[in-house]
Amino acid sequence: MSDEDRRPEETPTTPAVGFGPNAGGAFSQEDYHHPAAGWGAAISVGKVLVKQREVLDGARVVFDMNHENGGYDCPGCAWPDDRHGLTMDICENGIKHATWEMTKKKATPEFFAAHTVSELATWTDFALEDAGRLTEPMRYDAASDKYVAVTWDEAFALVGKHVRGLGDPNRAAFYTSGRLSNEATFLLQLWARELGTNNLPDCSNMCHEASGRAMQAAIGTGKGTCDLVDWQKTDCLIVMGVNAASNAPRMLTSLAEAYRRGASIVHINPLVEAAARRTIVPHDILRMATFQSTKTSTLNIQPRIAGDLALMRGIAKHLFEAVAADPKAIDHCFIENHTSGFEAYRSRVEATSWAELERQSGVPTARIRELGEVYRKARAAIIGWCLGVTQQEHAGDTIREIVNVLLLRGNIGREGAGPCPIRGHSNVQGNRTCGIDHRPGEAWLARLDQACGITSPRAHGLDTVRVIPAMARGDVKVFVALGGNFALAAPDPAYTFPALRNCDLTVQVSTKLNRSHVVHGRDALILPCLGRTEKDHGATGLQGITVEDSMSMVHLSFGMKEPRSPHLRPEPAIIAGMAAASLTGTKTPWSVYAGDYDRIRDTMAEAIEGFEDFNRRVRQPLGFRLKQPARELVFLTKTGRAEFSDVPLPDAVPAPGRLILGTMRSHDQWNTTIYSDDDRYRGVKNLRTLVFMNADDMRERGLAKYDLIDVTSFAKDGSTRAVRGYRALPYDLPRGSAMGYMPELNVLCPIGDYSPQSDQPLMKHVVVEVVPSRLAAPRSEV
Ligand SMILES: Nc1nc2c(c(=O)[nH]1)N[C@H]1C(S)=C(S)[C@@H](COP(=O)(O)OP(=O)(O)OC[C@H]3O[C@@H](n4cnc5c(=O)[nH]c(N)nc54)[C@H](O)[C@@H]3O)O[C@H]1N2
Ligand SMILES: Nc1nc2c(c(=O)[nH]1)N[C@H]1C(S)=C(S)[C@@H](COP(=O)(O)OP(=O)(O)OC[C@H]3O[C@@H](n4cnc5c(=O)[nH]c(N)nc54)[C@H](O)[C@@H]3O)O[C@H]1N2
Ligand SMILES: [Mo]
Repeated sequence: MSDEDRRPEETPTTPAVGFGPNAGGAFSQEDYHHPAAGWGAAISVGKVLVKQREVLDGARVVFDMNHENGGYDCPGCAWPDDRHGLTMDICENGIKHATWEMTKKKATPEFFAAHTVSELATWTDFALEDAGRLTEPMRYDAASDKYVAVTWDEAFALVGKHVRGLGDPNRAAFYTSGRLSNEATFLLQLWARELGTNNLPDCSNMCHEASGRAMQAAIGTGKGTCDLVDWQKTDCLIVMGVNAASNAPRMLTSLAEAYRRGASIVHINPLVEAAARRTIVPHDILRMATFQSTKTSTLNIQPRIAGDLALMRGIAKHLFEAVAADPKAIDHCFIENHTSGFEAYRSRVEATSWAELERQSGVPTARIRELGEVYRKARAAIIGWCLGVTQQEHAGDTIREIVNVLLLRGNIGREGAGPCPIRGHSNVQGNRTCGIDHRPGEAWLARLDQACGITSPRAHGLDTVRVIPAMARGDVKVFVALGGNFALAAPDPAYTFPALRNCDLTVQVSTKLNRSHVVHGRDALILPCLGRTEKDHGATGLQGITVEDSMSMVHLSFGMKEPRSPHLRPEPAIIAGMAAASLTGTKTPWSVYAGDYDRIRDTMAEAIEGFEDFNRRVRQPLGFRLKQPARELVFLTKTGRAEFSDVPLPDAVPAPGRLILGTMRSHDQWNTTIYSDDDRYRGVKNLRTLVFMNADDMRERGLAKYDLIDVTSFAKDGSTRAVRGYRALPYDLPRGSAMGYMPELNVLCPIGDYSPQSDQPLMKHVVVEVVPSRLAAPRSEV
């Protein structure tokens, strides 16, 4: 990493600072005792709207979000919309996220004229984004070390020149962040494949790749089988490894409803997060006014980090033992008719001792049995999970074990039951459906080729963890990113930053300035696009885009504000412009696609299974649901049955003296976008450079609350990385486990450490040692 990058661990004489606003001054942490959402959220929204000077528009946005017949899809997360009746299905973080895009601040050419890129690189990530919305296409000028305005045609021509000069199409790579619409996604993968490469790394490679692969192997589809109605009908919800109150806040509505109905709600998380306590559902006006909260949990289980597989196996073991007294504890009829591999799994579970399950999960046997009983008694159960499960070395095996447990009681293919990955970005699932896949199947490619008259490459392409070394080696020369903040989201900036700088051209299609614009290739473009809240005036009138939520519902989304700048272009038009300039002899009607999304959808209807009659079906009031064979008990696996997996228990216990560190989001952050240095539900004020630790682990290291610590991570290849001057905070979590914030702690995530099961970086499984800091800074700030 070069000196101009401001990285906190490299300021060795003072405590580390985070990537947020860093207002300075006192910081603190006290446990939060208020219900999730409710008035705390309402007050926070008010503050955000005032800050962005968006009180009036912001209020309008709230009413147009997630509405039946018009309005736009909330860019906040992939949780499905409950759009029946009069409910206003919104949340604090969705509003913050939408208004963040609508800010009146602008990063104009005059702004770029006033700052060199070397200077901008010293700004915090918060300050970069706070410059406001990007307004015109900009090109990096090495002579002045500044970004200067260019026309769209000049920008496209530059992309065309670089791409045509590559010789081998595999020297280009195309990154997507999961917010891209289905239409833009389809055009992007078409561009890549017509060019001749499957180099399509995406944020999903760091997010839910493990879920897709494990479920594909187990039930023949990479998607969950549940929808919101299942959530409303189930009598047991098991929610694993998610901080729902912050990251999927509309789930609180379902949890509160489930509680009132008398359903069991189990949270499995090393931390007892806010959603595992009580909530006041924000649109529940009466309860807001009267401060009535509803419980959102009936049982909290705190495994050690990566203890989930052992815990799931414990449920299975309990069921096998319970059969003696309750023959229906296991659904033999379902197993007989629909599954394969049961006997091997049963032997595996029976051979695993309770002592080992207890040691590996970090949960006492009696507690595991209690969980097993809750599950046994449930008529229908859903198991949902997010990053706490997926960003692990053995995530694939763990998700297979989740499915095993569901299969044991026939909890799939019926109402109120099933596996339910909780996706992150609002259209990350749609991106995969519409072709963002570096390992596409033959059937998919054949159909695409037929519909589009191209010959797609068959060789697999590069994913996130492989594209970075390819850039470092000079094998990938052109890196085009559709949204996101690759530099900051990816692991190991000390390796990733120079890799990006080694490209001949980096292109970032973005709404706001971020780290990925100041860590750039020799040539670099920033191409400003419309946000989802903005009107898209296409050739044939106002255009709508489509997205697919976490539960396979596809629906239209229309922006409702005028674009922040007249120079902005919509993503499909930007992709079409770059593609047309860089493909020789293309027969694809790029300029038609650029302004008329019905034409893109016509082609998608031919190219993608399940999208038949796309234009008509997506105009139905609630859109349409993509068919999900596993939901109908059709398992597209090798045996035509749901597959039990059978794997040995991995070792999740850290070596003596070491801890397993997970990196996560605060409440006031959206991935790499950090709104403030607070983390309301964990009671943190004004501090991001912290590590939550078990009190005994702190004592063992001679640490008191707020003491400065140095944290060293140990990679599989023996290399080490460190941060210095963080703060230790005692927190209710199991011994041996620790948690801190991404993206600051990405410096500890080694580039080579990814799961062989999913190729996901181990962002929730960093092996670390924590020692009192070498910095002897006074603790006077506290
Ligand atoms: N407001 C807001 N919303 C968001 C995002 C955002 O940044 N801000 N990001 C979006 C994206 S892209 C995603 S993928 C999702 C992420 O949503 P989350 O998965 O909630 O993301 P994290 O903050 O990383 O939190 C992971 C949770 O996993 C727990 N955990 C850590 N290790 C383990 C473990 O070994 N086992 C178990 N059972 N739990 C563990 C942590 O305690 C934490 O509660 O949210 C999406 N929605
Ligand atoms: N250590 C660690 N690292 C992680 C994670 C972790 O838990 N721990 N989580 C991982 C996960 S789950 C994910 S999904 C990735 C996220 O990785 P990314 O998706 O790459 O990152 P984001 O922060 O979501 O991207 C934010 C940027 O997107 C741009 N943007 C916003 N809206 C739009 C739009 O409408 N169009 C376009 N073109 N651009 C837009 C803005 O410029 C903004 O700065 O990070 C991963 N990194
Ligand atoms: Mo994600």
